Amino acid sequence: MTDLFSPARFGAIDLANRIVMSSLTRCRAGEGDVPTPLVAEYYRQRATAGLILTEATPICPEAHGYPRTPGIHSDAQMAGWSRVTEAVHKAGGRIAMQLWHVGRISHPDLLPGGAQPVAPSALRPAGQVFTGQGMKDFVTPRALETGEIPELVRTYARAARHARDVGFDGIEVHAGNGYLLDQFLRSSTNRRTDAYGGSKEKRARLLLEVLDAVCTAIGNDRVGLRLSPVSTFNDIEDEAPQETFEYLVGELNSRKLAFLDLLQGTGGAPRDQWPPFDYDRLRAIYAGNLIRNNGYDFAGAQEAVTGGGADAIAFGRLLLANPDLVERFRLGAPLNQPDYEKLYAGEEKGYTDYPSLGG
Ligand code: 8OZ
Repeated sequence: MTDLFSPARFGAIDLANRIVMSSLTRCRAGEGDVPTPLVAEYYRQRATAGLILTEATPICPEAHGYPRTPGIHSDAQMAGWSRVTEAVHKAGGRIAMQLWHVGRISHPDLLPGGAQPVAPSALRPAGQVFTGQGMKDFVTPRALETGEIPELVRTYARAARHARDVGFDGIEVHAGNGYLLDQFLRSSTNRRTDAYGGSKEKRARLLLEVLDAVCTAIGNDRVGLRLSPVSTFNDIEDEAPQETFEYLVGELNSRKLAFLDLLQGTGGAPRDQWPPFDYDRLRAIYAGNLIRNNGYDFAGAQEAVTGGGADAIAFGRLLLANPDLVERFRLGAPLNQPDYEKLYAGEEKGYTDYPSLGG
């Protein structure tokens, strides 16, 4: 019987087990948003997971929205990431890079030349952004012109090639959590009247173009996708998420991606507060490998995989605090608790100093 510890093949990527490390923003990049040796050590420690998904990684200078998030657009960043992939591979792991553009979830203080953030439509998100000089209100973004979209799509493809060139086993396109591609997908943030807005088909168009471009760049069997149909993080929602995402997932089948990574629910909210959504319908429609994510414990994850509801389960908080989570699950050993104060700061504290079993 297939369970969490069974090996898997997701496209061209071999996983030793079905315990996936979820993408987690940690804000530990060095000068120039370069991943340091400490970042490599953090991922190396977690290499017994079947697949590591990196923290969200900006694809170009305009894609940044948080301080100290390591990019994949400069030579120095690429050199830093090659240390990461080398360390993970030496430890026997697999690692895919999550490609990210924040769109309107940014601020001129974080962008080259104090530029205005871009978005499908000029709609200001509610809330504030951490700029490095404290919290500031979000600004009204500039709506991307139709003529700018082909270059944006090429930027994703370039980032995918960069990731491949520095040794990643694959990439995951981040189209969730209220960032740029999700801003196009969901109706509350997309008021466009061109070919990229309006109907669900038009709202999904940019994402499908990006997927086609990255598949051409590095091969569909090394491409995954992150979706979060009902996450309200970053002030976003859809008027008909079930319809929007059933359509989108149906369109994915012909692309034969390595995996779909489905973030269920919203943020850190408990399950009983999640907006209603039928994830099993997406499982039924989607013909490929499905990773489900959010709030699973060992028993729930085992049940999902043995029952056929998922091909793998992604863990964020548990893998953050337990580098040897696979071994702890296998033994039924107690788990370390995450230090939430050190999520986005603290250098090695709350990052590379969580103990493994046996020290
Ligand atoms: C928390 C803080 C910063 C970024 C996401 C990339 O939600 C993120 C993120 C989460 O996908």
